Amino acid sequence: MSLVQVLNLQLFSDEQGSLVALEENNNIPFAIKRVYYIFGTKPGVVRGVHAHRNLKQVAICLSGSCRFVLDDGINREEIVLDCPTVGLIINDLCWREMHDFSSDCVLMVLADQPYDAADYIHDYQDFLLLTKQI
Ligand code: T46
Repeated sequence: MSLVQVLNLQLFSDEQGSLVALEENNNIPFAIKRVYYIFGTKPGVVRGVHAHRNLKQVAICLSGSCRFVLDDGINREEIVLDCPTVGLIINDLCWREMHDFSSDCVLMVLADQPYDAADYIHDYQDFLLLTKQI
């Protein structure tokens, strides 16, 4: 199965403009425990560069664009997020990096767990050990 899995979110457009609705356990495939958003990212900055032991997320680029790299220890795939109706599913034990943020990028992330600094895997070799790739 492809590492890059996306949700195509229904868009409600009319003469007033556009709306997308997100519902836990409905078009978002988990109960939402946390929402955060990333914006004002400086040129050339790379964010992420880690994995999580137990965290499922959906990332939606509300404005602008950025490029995600996902890596399961065997395969590495990329996707440019540039549309507020596309949600990128990021599963646990998946290395993620975010590159090429446009100056107007607003990246919103929905998560199935509260913030836990101990859940991060920052070292790529540790990640490979955990995914049993070395
Ligand atoms: C991920 C990618 C897509 C908090 O206090 N609470 C939070 O919920 C988050 C996400 C972060 N923080 C603090 C921890 C750091 O001091 O905010 C600071 C920046 O977090 P971090 O360096 O983890 O941010 P990114 O952009 O590297 O990664 C984030 C998420 O942390 C991560 O889970 O998958 O976005």
